[in-house]
Amino acid sequence: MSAVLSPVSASEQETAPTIDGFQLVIEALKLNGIDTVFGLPGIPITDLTRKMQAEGLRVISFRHEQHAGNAAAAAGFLTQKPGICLTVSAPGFLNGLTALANATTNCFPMILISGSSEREIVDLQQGDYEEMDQLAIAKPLCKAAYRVLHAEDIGVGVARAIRSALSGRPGGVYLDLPAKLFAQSMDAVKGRASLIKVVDPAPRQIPAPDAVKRALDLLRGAKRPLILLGKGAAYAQCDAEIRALVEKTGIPYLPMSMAKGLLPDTHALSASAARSYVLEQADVVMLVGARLNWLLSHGKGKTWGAGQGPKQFIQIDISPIEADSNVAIAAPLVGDIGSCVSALLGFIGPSWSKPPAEWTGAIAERKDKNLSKMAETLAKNPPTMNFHSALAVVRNTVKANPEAIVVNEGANTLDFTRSIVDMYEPRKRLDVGTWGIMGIGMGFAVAAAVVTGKRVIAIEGDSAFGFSGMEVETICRYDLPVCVVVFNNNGVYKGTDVNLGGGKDVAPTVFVKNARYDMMMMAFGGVGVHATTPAELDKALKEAIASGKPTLINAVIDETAGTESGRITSLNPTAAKKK
Ligand SMILES: Cc1ncc(C[n+]2csc(CCOP(=O)(O)OP(=O)(O)O)c2C)c(N)n1
Ligand SMILES: [Mg+2]
Repeated sequence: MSAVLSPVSASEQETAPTIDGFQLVIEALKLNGIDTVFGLPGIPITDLTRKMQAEGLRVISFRHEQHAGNAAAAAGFLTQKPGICLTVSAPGFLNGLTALANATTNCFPMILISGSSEREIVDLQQGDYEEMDQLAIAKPLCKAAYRVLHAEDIGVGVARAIRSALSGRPGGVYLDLPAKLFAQSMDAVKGRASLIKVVDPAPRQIPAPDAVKRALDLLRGAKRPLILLGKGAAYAQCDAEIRALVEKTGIPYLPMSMAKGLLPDTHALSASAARSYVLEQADVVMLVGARLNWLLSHGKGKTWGAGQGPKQFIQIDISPIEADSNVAIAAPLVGDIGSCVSALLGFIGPSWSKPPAEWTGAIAERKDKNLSKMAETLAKNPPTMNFHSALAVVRNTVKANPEAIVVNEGANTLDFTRSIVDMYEPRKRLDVGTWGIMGIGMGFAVAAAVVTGKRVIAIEGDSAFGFSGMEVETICRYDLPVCVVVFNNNGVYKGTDVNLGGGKDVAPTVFVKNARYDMMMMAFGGVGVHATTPAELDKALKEAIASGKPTLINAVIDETAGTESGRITSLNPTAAKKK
């Protein structure tokens, strides 16, 4: 005890242990439960990646930062912890930025940490190595952006980044760490004391009782109610409450793409197979973590039965400014989804009257008709494999392996997979999200495998796959249980376009015919399969699931089968001109 009280001698001061910026960053992350970092090394963060690994963090090293960023975003969505992407300065930072912006758009919590060059030189624009004012560039593209200049502020910087990513509506955060910071040293005791373990980073937000009452009154009076589940509802991890809300109210529901599986798609109250009918006819729609953006035709127009009587909305959202962004919201319910749904459930007892049979019966009738039509189409086995005959196989595979995570991108490949492949469990479907962005495939697949340990099946258009295809090496390097199925129709949308100029070049949407994507996986030691029939596809999928080996199945799809832009042809300017 007396030693602690005695003054520190000069020699003791010299030998007092110090801690540097590298170590403080690592300890700040670990203190906050971060165990995995997705990144790509280089100046000035190469040593940081090495030291992270030495300190027990899992460092997943990618071939391009965009995919590391997408992996971080998907990890954030799946775990409610911010996914971390680590990049070098300027070009590496910019490569990660698309993923950061996409994460923010999709409300996925992630932190892009980039090393940066000398502030003094950057600010005077004197031409440093990879000179760029990264903080200024990141700011408009993410939820928050911070820079740490002093080692003693690392704890605060990391804490602020975590809070910003997770609290309220989650999103992407940029954290700028200049090269000089890593080498800074300070007293180890003081340094460690400066770190912050963030307490309650995503505080619950309890809805106001009058807002709950307003929502319930509206729901009670509905003749044709509908619940719309968005990916916010999937992120919230209050699966039992959401299921109870649907089942206790008896209200039919529609899941948005990444909310599929919150309740099994085969649930009696799923209205997916009668989507157009319910959107058009519903009189009261309760949005749960879903925004009325373009994916829902902004809540108006023909899709929503314009002119067929009033439609009223209840909107559960954590952001108080989401309501009224497209149409009037009669009953906004602001709070975290778990708290809002629980508050509603408190008033929904045995005396709750379920929706009129006229409404549920009409939905069931349409569902049955559409589902049997779909079953007929899926049972066909055309001579050349097409989207339907291939997806009938994928559908059965997912049914038999409901815990597997499905990653999905493309145009036709996306649209058909979404509607044909039923999901049975929450957060098992990751896709192109709000932007309809291509390139998330391999990053999402790596993250899903790394953070869940489950099998991953990535259903990829051949164009979509190309954006992140090099990451099959990453999948092989970490020996991840990922099976990529490339729906190879020789191009973007289809492979039959012709050059309107009549020249030697193929059309802009057409690729090399009969490409062997399977050989890409084989180049790195994985399993490659060339499948031209549903039976071959089925066999390869079963083997991949059983073995867990990195696998790529080149599924040859009829090149005439797709439609321009999949289901969103109407958004093409040429189509708009014809209207
Ligand atoms: C980053 C990005 N670039 C371009 C696009 C435009 N785009 C939409 S779908 C698509 C590819 C569709 O082709 P494919 O993946 O082969 O699917 P298919 O329709 O052939 O099944 C492209 C390039 C996009 N959505 N995102
Ligand atoms: Mg294609």
